Amino acid sequence: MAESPFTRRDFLKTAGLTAAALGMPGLLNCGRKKRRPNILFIMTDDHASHALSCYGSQLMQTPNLDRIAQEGMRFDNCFCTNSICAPSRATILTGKYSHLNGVPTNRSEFDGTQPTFPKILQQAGYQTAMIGKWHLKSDPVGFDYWNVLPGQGQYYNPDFTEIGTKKRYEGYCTDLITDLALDWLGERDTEKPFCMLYWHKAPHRNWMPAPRHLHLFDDREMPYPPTWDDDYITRSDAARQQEMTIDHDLFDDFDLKLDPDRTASNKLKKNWRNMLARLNPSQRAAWDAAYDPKNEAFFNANLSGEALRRWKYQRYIKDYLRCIAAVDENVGRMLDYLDEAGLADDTIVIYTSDQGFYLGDHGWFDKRFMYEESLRMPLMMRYPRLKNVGAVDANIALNLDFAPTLLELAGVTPPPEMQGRSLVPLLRGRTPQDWRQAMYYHYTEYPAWHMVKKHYGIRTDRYKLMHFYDDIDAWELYDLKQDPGEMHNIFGQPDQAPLVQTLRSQLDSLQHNYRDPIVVQ
Ligand code: SGN
Ligand code: CA
Repeated sequence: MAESPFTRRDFLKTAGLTAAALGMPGLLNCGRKKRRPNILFIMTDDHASHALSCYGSQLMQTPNLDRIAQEGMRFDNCFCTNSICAPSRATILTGKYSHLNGVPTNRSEFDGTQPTFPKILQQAGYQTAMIGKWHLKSDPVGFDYWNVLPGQGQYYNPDFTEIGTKKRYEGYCTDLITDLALDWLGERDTEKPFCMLYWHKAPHRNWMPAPRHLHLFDDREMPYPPTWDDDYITRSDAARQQEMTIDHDLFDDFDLKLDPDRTASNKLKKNWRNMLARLNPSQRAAWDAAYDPKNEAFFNANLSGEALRRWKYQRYIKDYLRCIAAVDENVGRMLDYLDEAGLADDTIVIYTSDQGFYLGDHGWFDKRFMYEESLRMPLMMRYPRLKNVGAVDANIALNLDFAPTLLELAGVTPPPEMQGRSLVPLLRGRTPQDWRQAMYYHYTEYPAWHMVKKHYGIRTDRYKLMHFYDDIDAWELYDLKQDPGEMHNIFGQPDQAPLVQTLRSQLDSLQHNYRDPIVVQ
């Protein structure tokens, strides 16, 4: 990364101000007459909204991410249609459900010939770039520049594939993705608007923090979520038979960073040794100082039962949050750059995550289920020209909507095959009378990691009805007003029969309207 950011920023700032003073479009990028906004699309991997202080998290402060909400709009009910990485990304790019975009699971390969919002923007004269975690198997299409992590990517000294050429970079993933993004912004053609996807790997499993954050939160005991002791008693077997508990499913070495020589064999032990082998001597020294390579204290303590479960949670959640600390700092660098380059007013900044995540909620980590913590996505959008500073919207928004929204803001008509709906009226503070009152969800990656059974469902502002199918046939119903933690499945209670009937008929229409071919009763 050739150039010092300070030189580049200073230059852009001065040049931008000069151009503005002379009334020229120049480095301010689009002419006064036909101003098309730039798009900076920031996404993280597995960042639950309850780990963002602008959503009220008690776990940590995220001041830079919060800025996007404070200076724009926060969506409080944004949901994903299939809570897993590659499917959510494919939906975001295409504006279509998994059953139509060809990526129902992480195993599917994205067909890059279909229309996506970056491709359409590129055709409309935008300069486009994709930097960071892509995770769709096929090479990115529709980008003038791309530089992506292969597969899930590595936290330390990762490889990147830059337009087909693989190269290893020294440093920490979240910092490197930002360096690459800033480099591209500094070198882009300033005559055209840009659309950059700046997509982080963090805070995905196995939650390896940057060296500078290894001791963050050392002096705190993180609070336990209200549903920590969920016993799944009223639920279907799907909730009981998953493999994502803090208690049993975190690996001692790979996830909890205990000495691999002293932990039981597991399918990721080799990966973990390889990850450790990637660290350079100074990274290794920082790492060893933080985790005590032999973990004598841990092994001598002989923890068991609830004490052990709590120890695991603390270890997990602190590393997860430390990874977010690096995201927050780096998003701060990006926002500063937009300010200094005079781009902030003309740039839509969108922040989201491919899905939510369990932060010990229900005793779990990971996602996949249609329960709130993994269904919900953080979504904040800042575009000063919309004049919605500090606004909050509570309508149901979906990852399906991002593509049509960004196209509309760029002045391009979304193709009819896109199933989402533009959020632009909501961003302008106006709720269309016919805005959706319910959302449709469908998850199918089973059997697979974490063994969450196939299910689909409907969520309205108050109720959620889910059907688990395949090797099970079980329904769950929650009243989110009475039971926001979804601890009491009320399906099957006689007085709920009329409600179930109504929700089922709404669900049938959604499946029909979205053309989901599933016929499971
Ligand atoms: C990896 C993780 C899983 C995770 C999937 C999907 N295992 O397989 O815990 O559910 O990714 O995550 S890991 O031990 O290899 O990290 S996703 O965000 O890509 O969908
Ligand atoms: Ca993810």
